[in-house]
Amino acid sequence: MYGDTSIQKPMKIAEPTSEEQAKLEARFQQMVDDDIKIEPQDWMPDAYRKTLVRQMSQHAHSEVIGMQPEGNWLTRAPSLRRKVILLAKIQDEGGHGLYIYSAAETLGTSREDMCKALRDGKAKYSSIFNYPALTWADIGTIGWLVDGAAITNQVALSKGSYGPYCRAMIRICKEESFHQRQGYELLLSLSKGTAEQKAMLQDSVNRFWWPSLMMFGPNDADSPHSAQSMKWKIKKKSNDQLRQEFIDATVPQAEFLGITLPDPDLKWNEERGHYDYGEIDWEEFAHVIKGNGPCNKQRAAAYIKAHEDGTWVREAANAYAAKHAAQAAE
Ligand code: BYC
Repeated sequence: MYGDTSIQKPMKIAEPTSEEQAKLEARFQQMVDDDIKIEPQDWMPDAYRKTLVRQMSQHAHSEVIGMQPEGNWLTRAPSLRRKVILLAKIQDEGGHGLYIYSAAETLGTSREDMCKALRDGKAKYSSIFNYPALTWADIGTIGWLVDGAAITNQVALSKGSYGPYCRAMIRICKEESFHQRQGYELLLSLSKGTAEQKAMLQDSVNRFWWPSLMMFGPNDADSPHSAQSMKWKIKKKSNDQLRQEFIDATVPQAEFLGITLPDPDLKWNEERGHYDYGEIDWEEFAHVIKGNGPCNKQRAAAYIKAHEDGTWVREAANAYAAKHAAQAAE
């Protein structure tokens, strides 16, 4: 029935003995080590399934909640061209959420359960979407920095071990690349504009730079899930590796825009072949992921309201589906 997204849980079979369990685990890890993708019908450790559901559902929720800051500017886009681009981008993000929910459902969870966890405040989404889009420049900065950080992470995720997640990532990365470029192109226009437009651009980057670096998660030493997720190749690169990759790619782009990144410690380190950067404010990060960021409450309320406003659509669709099912049974 439409709207009933519950799916069959995997069939229960006899519990393996501890010897069988060890063999299954060794075989599973060998597949991972040999870069053979794990598919839904393959045996996998419960903790691997659980980790994937946690990460993939959070990822899908990020795509969906991520539509809110941008949606705030749809009615105020400065031209028809910019409005059409922004509308298409936001629709893409909703689509990304759906691909990832579908990929997560192959692990035996349901989209309805995942979305309910988000409505009940039990599931996380990326910290970045708890910051407001205050000016039109923020729309460009979100594309450039937020989508840019997301792609850096997602390219690595697309080479991971779980087939359905990786395949979803391939298409998402293609679309995110376009998002990143449209953001940069928007900022390039502002960088060539009036003094006021240049100031708006700089202010936006000042606000989004550090939260974008937080998207990669805690430092490796403080990341509880990293070691196991890297062993399982759910994560192919660590939080700090990806953060460094993003910074190295982004600094030259900032120079080309003629802006300053708000980090006095940011400088090229010849010996390391990377940019050094300052300490991230981990207290702020913890504050945001605990639900106390600038927009956490607003984001949750808008998400719940959209669900409630859609009740009549789900009821009508279910009534229509039931009518047709009854007619077919006659
Ligand atoms: N925000 O052990 P760690 C987009 C949590 S949307 C919030 O390193 P893990 C877009 C983490 O969940 C795409 N929470 O964890 C859309 C864990 O808590 P739990 C955004 C965070 O999972 C619209 C704890 O901290 N991308 O592009 O190994 C418009 C310890 O962390 C964050 C994704 O969602 C955070 N930033 O690694 C524009 C990426 N960081 O679960 C653009 C998918 C950490 O134990 N996710 N936490 O309660 C991942 O790749 C990984 O989950 C992470 C964290 C790298 C984020």
